[in-house]
Amino acid sequence: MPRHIPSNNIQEFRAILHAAKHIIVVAGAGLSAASGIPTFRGAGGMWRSLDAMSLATPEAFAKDPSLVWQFYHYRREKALRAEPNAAHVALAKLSIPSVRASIAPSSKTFHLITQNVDGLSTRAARAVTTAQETPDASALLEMHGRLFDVRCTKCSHTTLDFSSPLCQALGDADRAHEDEVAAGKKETQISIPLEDLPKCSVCNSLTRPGVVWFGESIPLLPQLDKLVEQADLCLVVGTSSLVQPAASFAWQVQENGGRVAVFNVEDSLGTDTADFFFQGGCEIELPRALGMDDTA
Ligand code: BJW
Ligand code: ZN
Repeated sequence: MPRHIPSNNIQEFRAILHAAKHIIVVAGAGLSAASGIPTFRGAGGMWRSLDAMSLATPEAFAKDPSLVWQFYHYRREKALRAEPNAAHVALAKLSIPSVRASIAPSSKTFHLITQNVDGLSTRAARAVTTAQETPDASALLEMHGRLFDVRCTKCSHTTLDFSSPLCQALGDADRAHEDEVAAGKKETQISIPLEDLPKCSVCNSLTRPGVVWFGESIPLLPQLDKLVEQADLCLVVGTSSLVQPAASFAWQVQENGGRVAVFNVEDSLGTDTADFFFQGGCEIELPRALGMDDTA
């Protein structure tokens, strides 16, 4: 049997987009790469010389909350200083009903399911909001939580906190590490005492980042399952598709007779069976495929 080769034909893709009724986007770290946010599995790693995957677990936090909080402090600070890129903006525009009506006129629903916790899709939605055009707020689903949610480990009280730094000890540890690096010293781990880590304003217990770690359940999953079930077009943007359940969404859409378009700089899991593969930075390829750039 001849090998299936995904199409990169923009006109064919636009015909599918034109006819799609229920569109989902499954996004990953590559969506924010052009904003300067390191990916999880990219070259050079995400943070210092440590394996980000082994830090994103409840076990790692139980063993060393200081280390895990320093990892998330770094990522909070990075996200606070980053700006949404053209791919975030294109997707935010697609969640404006009047904009979508011209690009995907048959569409009844559109949802952006992001695995990213950096808040850049929310900021892009704010950036494209005008008096006449407002993105549909329910279109964005942050399935792995949010970097800026801070949740109590005891009473679950959660606050959305953009403080920089979140607490003094995290800021001090970061500066001490930077000084070490600047002095060319060997990297050491600074251990912050438990009492100096971020605390709950209600019960004073230790807090944790409001994200979904490996082995934890995804609170939005029942809602996501319904969206995946009804979708007839799935855009897979900047994800390695190695982490479940997000990795299965595109495959499920195809199983139900829907189409899949992958936007990635390189082959990722599932690219070979996709209907479309637009290879390159999604900050270029996504606006181009959607006809939102100058080449439209
Ligand atoms: C570009 C680009 C550019 C670069 N343009 N592209 C079924 C089978 C086996 C295991 C499981 C299973 N179901 C569940 C599990 C266990 C586990 C799992 O998936 N394990 C796998 C390793 C197999 N899943 C879970 O535990 C999930 N929970 C769950 O399912 O609950 C029920 C359950 C539990 C246990 C057992 C069974 C059921 C929870 C998963 C939570 C993942 N959490 C993290 C951390 C979140 C917080 C944080 O950010 O710190 O989520 S891990 C990390 O991976 C993070 C990411 O969101 C996620 C995905 O990574 P992503 O986004 O794909 O990033 P990269 O770096 O891998 O890829 C970037 C891509 O971009 C690359 O392809 C580049 O090429 C590309 N790129 N620049 C376009 N400019
Ligand atoms: Zn509490």
